[in-house]
Formats: sequence, C-alpha cells, structure tokens
Amino acid sequence: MLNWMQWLPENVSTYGGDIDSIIRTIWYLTVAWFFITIGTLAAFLILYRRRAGRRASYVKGERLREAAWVLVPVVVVVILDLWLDLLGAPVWAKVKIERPQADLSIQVTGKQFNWEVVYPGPDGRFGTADDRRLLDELHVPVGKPVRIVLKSKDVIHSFFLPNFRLKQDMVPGRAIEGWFEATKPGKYELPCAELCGFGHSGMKGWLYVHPPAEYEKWVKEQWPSA
Ligand SMILES: [Cu+2]
Repeated sequence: MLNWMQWLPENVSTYGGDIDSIIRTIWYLTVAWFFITIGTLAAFLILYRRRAGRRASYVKGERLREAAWVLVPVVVVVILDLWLDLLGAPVWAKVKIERPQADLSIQVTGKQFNWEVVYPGPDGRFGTADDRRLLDELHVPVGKPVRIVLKSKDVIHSFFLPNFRLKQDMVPGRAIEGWFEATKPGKYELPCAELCGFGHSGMKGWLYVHPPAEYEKWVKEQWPSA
C-alpha cells in the first residue's frame, strides 16, 4: 500500500511519531467519511433518478425515520470527535504540559524578519555577560531534551520545526516555553509559520543537530574560557 505519510518531512523528534499517528487517524477518518457521503449521494442520484411514471415527493424530514438521516451521522461524528480528543489528549500533554528536565535552554525571539537566538552560556542564566547571541541558527546536541523560550519583538511569529512536528506562536509580551529532543543529527529548516509582514517568506533559520562530541566542540568554540 502506498505510504501517504512519505510526503511529510522526515520525523527526527522523540514525540513526532505520536503527532503523526494522530494526523494519520484523522486522515483515515476523513477519507472514509468522504467516500461514505459521496458514495451515498452518487447512489441516490442513480437510484432515484427521473423515470417515466414516477412522481417526485416532498420530504419535510419531520418524521423520526427521515430525521435519522441527519441525526445518526451527527451522533457518529460526535463520538468520533470525542475519540480523537481521547487519543490526542496524552500527546498534547506530552508535548505541551509534561516537559522533561532539560540541561540546555535556548531563548528565541522572533522579529521582522529574523530569529534572534540567545544561549545562556556556562552559568545557565539569561541576561548575563556570558550569553551568546546568534542570528537564524540554533545548535543542539542529539538525544538531549532542549527547552526553548519563545518571544517576539514586534508582531506574532510562529516558530516552526517541520521535522520535529513542533510549531508554536511567538506572541509579543509573552515568553512561551516549549521543548524538543532530536533523534538524528543533521541540518533542519526553521521557517516562520505566521504571516508577519513583507519579508515573511524569507524569514528562515536552521537548526543544527550535532552528535555529542561535535556539540562539545561547538560549545568550546563559543565559550573558550569556560
Ligand atoms: Cu515571522
């Protein structure tokens, strides 16, 4: 069978698979409903087409048997919806609520039209002398949870890591936390996913996921004295 998920960018985050499984379930349900409704419509068009000697009748839909054509699908859709909520709740909790303990925190501030990246440095605190600022690039180690703090200087931007199934709005006046853990080293795209002005389409950065030794080397280069 054709694997439709192939068109999604490669998943390289620990929770990406959970999100993909929700997307897949929603997709199968929607496709099934599409064929059921279009199939029923087509069947009725053929079965009840105009024929000699058959008069059309006006159906008001007042009798329960008639109304059932609407009520039964409504009940089924509501049940499926609740089922999706049930499937989605633990995934939402994993991604947004139960954040794992992270050694590395990175602050990313969106502005028209760049990502300003701040590393707290060896003291682990933002706003101190050993902070390191980068533009449009992030460096993280593979296999370690990374905490991100997202801010905006001007309008709403959206921090989007397609390969990690992570997308989070950055709202002026707020510091929004998130996290991810990479499963594979590489260079991954970081586009802005919220139309934020004339330069929006060019607002792009890169996330570099390094193997442990390579990451240590990068850290030493940034903070040679530490
Ligand atoms: Cu933007």
